[in-house]
Order: sequence, then C-alpha cells, then structure tokens
Amino acid sequence: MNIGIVCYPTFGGSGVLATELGKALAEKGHNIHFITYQQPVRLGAFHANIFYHEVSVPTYPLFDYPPYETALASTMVDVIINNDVELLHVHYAIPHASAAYMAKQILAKEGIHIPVITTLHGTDITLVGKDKTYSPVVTFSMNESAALTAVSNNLRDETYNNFKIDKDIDVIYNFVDAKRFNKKPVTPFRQIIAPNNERILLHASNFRKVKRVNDVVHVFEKVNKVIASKLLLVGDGPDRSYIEGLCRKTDAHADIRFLGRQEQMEDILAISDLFILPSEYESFGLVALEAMAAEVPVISTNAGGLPEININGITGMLSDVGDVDQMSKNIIDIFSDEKAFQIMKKNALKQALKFDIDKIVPQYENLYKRVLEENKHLTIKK
Ligand code: GMT
Repeated sequence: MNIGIVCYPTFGGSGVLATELGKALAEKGHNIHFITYQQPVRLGAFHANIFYHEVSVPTYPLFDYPPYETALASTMVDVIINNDVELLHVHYAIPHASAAYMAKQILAKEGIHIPVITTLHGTDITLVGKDKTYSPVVTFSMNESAALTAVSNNLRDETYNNFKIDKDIDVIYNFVDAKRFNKKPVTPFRQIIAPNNERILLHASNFRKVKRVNDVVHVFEKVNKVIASKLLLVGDGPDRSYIEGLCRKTDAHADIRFLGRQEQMEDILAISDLFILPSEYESFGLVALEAMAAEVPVISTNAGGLPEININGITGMLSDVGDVDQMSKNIIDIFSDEKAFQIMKKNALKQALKFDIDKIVPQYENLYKRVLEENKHLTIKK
C-alpha cells in the first residue's frame, strides 16, 4: 500500500507512535509518505520505502498567524497526487483531521478519492479539542473521517462523552518494540549515575502541567529520605525551569539530574529501577509501556487509560492523582521486598508484550484494508 502519515514530528507520544508505525509498515513493504513540518525525531536512518515531505509555511507581513493548516492541506494534495497515495492516516485530530478533510475535497474535484483515517491520541480530545474554540471543527472532521481510532478504551469513551460522534471508534492500543527496549544495562553508565549502587528512579515527559512533574519531585524527596536513590528527569517543556527551581529547594537536589531531551530512552530505561508517571491524565501513557518493556515497573496515577496498561500490584502501583504520600510509600514498599520487586519487573515485561509491535501493527494493516475495501466503489480518475 502507499500510505500517507501526518503527525507532529516532536517527542510527544502521538508523533513517536506515528513514526514507529510508519517505520514498521515500511519494513513490511508498504510505501510510507510522512507529511510533517520537520523530520520526525524517531525517523532515524534511511529506509528505501520511507519518504519525507516537509510542509513549509511561508511567512508574509500580513500574517500574525501563518496559515499552517492551509499549507498542510496543499502539501497533502501534492503528495497524494504525485505518489499515488491510497489512504491518509492522520495522528492527532488538530489540525490534521480538518486539513485532511480539505485535501480530500480538493482531490475529489480531480476525481481522486482518498479515505482519511484519524487516530485520536489524547489531548486533541481531552484538553484542546473539546474547548469551544476548536470543538465544531474537530467534531466535523472526526465524523468525516473514513475511520476513527483511539489509543485506549478510556479515550474512546471520553470522545463519545465530549463530542457528537456518529460513527464507531475502533480502539487500537499503542505499541512498543519490546525487543528494542529490553536491553541489558551498561554497567559504567549506571555507575556514573549511581556510584554507590543507589536505586534509580526515572521520569520522562514534555514537562507540561498535565504531567505533574512537581509530584515527581515531592515523591522523590520522601523516598530519598528513606532509601539511597537518584532521580533522572528526561525531557523538556514549559514547566522545566519551575521544576529546576523546586529541585534546588529540596534536600534531595544533589541526587536529581536533568538529562534534557533524549532519543535513546532504551539506554536510560535499562539502568532504571522504577518509572514515575503522576499525570493528571494520560489517554494511554506510551512512555509507561516503554518502561515496562524494559522491565521497569511503573508508579503511576489511575487517571485516564493508565489502568488499562499498568496493572496495580502486578506491573507497578497506581494511586489517585496528587497522592504523593501513597506514591512514595508504594516505592519504599517495592524496594523493601527484593523478591516481589523482581517478580514485578518480570510482570511488567509480560504485560508490555501484550502491546508488542508485532501484535498491534497488523491491526492497523487490517483497518487500512477494510477502509480501502469499503471505499473501492468510489471512482478514481487517473
Ligand atoms: O502527553 C504527551 O506527552 C503528548 C501527547 C501527544 O499527543 O503526543 O501524548 C498523548 O498521546 C500519546 C500517544 O498516543 C499517549 O501515550 C499519551 O498518553 C497522550 N497524552 C495525554 O493524553 C496527556
């Protein structure tokens, strides 16, 4: 198949998932055309079946807000016509689904019918999309998609609760390449971070309010008083300098390291003992799945889709949003029982394997086949 994939090219989960999906599909022989404003961060090495089309948005003195959506729709039209793209898979509804609708209408005038699949990732629904500034356009473009998917049952339900949707939403869970993430730790790296064999706690996010990184710091402060430990903070975003300030004020600050944005998460996970994800909401929590694939149990909240991935007492521990006391107690309890900790690590991997790339990517392929079959009666004039 010739497939167009539209996503955010950044470190966010939706862009990561879309890029990994494209790479996996290319590996299976499909031609993948990425349409984004920058090369996706996880794209990596050259692949004969992967094509990257950059959306450039020319500026003009009149534009206080350069019209990205118009540039994106125009690029979609150009790429589809010139590469015989058969279907367009857009990740994150805003503004990708509405730009795709526009492209589809333009192509229809040329006699080219292009089915659009929209995958909902989370904040496009729960934070941004349901705001009345965007809601009418998001609702319309979701309903105009040939198929809609959500990355968890929770996100599917949130979408039905917040929007008037007149079609089925298929749940296709996010996936992980378990083989890639299940790596042996590099001993010298671990020794640099934890020279006295301290426990290593990890958090990675885009440092937005929804991630509650301040809770990570407060949890660590409590744990660090009882157990010799180090905290690694990976990622960057709007709350980073506030969090750095918060860390400086704690007694544990010498045991906290900011690593910034990192592409080789598997190497950092390999030396980590526990992953902390105290988010106010996660539709899925891809980063938690990657941790589990690396045999790193997850201390998370029970918000959104997290309980569908992290199983309380089995693959990690879940608590209410903001319950810093419970989260720190959970961590201390886990580290106090080495045997139970080792079992939890194995369970985390076992759970991650249920979401392995080899199980989930065929679900997207089947969806593509179904959508193409359902739309084959539409004329294609060439
Ligand atoms: O929250 C983020 O880190 C970014 C955001 C995105 O759209 O890139 O992530 C969302 O999509 C991920 C991939 O499907 C999910 O794993 C995240 O849970 C989801 N984030 C939220 O729902 C807050």
